[in-house]
Amino acid sequence: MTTVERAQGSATPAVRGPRATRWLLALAGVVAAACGLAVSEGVAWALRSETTPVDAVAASVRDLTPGPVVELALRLLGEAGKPVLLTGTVVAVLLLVGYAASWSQRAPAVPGVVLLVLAGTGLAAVLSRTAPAMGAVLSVLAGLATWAVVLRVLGAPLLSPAAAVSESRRRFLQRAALAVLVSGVVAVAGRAAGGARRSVEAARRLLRLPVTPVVVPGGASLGVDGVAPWRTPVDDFYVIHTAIAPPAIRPEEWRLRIHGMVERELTVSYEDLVARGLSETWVTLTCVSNPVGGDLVGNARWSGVPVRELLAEAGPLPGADAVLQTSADGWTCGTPLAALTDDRDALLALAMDGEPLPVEHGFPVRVVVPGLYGYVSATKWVVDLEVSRYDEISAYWTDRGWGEKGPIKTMSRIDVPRDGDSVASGSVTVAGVAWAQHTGIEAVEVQVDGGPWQQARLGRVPSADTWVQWALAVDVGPGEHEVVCCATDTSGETQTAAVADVLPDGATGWPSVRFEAG
Ligand SMILES: Nc1nc2c(c(=O)[nH]1)N[C@H]1C(S)=C(S)[C@@H](COP(=O)(O)O)O[C@H]1N2
Ligand SMILES: [Mo]
Repeated sequence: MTTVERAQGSATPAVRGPRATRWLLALAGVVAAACGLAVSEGVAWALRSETTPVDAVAASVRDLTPGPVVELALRLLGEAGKPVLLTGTVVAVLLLVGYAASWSQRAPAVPGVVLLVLAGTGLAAVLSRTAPAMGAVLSVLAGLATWAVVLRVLGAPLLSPAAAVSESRRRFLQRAALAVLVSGVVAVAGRAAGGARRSVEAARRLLRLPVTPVVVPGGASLGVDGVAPWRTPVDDFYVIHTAIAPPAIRPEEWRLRIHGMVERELTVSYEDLVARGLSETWVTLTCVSNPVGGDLVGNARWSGVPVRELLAEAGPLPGADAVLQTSADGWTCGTPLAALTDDRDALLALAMDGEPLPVEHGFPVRVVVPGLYGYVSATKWVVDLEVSRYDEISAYWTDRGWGEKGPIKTMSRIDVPRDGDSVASGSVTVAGVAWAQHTGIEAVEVQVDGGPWQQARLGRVPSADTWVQWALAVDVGPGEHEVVCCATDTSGETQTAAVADVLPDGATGWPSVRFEAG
């Protein structure tokens, strides 16, 4: 088309028939549906969801189809059955959204309702096939958002009465091409990321590390029902990170560089670490975002190489007081140099509870520092340690208003009874956990209905670096009761009653629970 023609086109807009607009709107719906499906599949792959929305819906269709029909289909289609089912699912979605979009002008609510119903179907399908997993839910939401945005962006020029036909069509095509391109890239990138993760998982499974079997120290567990187990099962261990999908790093590719204010720069490989021999120690990790009574805390046995040994070889220069840690995904944190060089077991950990670190927990190597909240110390997928000075570094969370030093605050938690429980009156066991990593818990006291403070029994722990279980049987009559608890650490410091929010450097206050005795 020449410039003259285009100028004429916009000067005297041709009137587009409602039928033509309807077809174009339907096409917009088909394109939006394709983009949404591509994005949701890409997100599901990247986040390694056990299933993708399309797979899950296809599988649900198969399961809901009467047996004889499935058998007949299998006989007729054989090996082609699965691709036919998947293609059928995709085509059905494209047609449905296309048809719904064709109503955009006359009944604008129709496309929205259809998108929500389809997304709801996808969500129900993925949730019925996987344990509720973030990846599955996010993939459906990403698909829904893509549908809505693409449909809107493509539909707008068609629905705008002012635009000339040729102009609006050109814009429609440009936008459609862009949407398809972007969604295609998301799908391909997601697939690639998921593939890398799968191969790293395979490498992880084949690894054999020189670690001893995990044995929970005798006396650590008080055996009270409902109290968090002293050793947190790996699958229940809290996971916190900023990475959308965890980095996929093969052990043989991993390197750690130690540099900055040091006499000698050092680079170590995974093999180097294994060859040094692994120390093993129980450490309870805690997140600064854990509210009073919260469960962003977990205890595991870590195997690794003490950071102080590597730092001693590098030789920190006088004046250095901090180490800037960086992960493979670019997350950073600043850690007091002293906490990494003193005699505590700050580790470059390779194993958690006797197995190579799970990818979510930092495979192949992470840092674990007893006594410091995770955000200033526990770098997962760590690749770089720069010895430096606090006045010269800045790090991810401290840039966002969180405290520079993050020592863990002495804390206790009541696990039983739970808030709102009803129990039989008489003797009631109140129990929970308490922690003051690297200082150690000296005592936990319990107060019932504002009465006298009573000493709880404590579990026996191997070091000051883990949490402690506590329990106490109290006598209560029928009615409403409130219990409060409070820990004292071995430095003589008693957990403060002052209520503070998690920001900037960790919550404080006494936990309390109300329950009913009958
Ligand atoms: N690379 C990286 N490491 C990280 C984080 C992160 O966002 N990225 N979060 C930190 C925070 S805030 C905490 S509390 C711990 C949590 O460790 P976990 O997920 O193994 O429990 O990891 C720390 N290490
Ligand atoms: Mo954290």
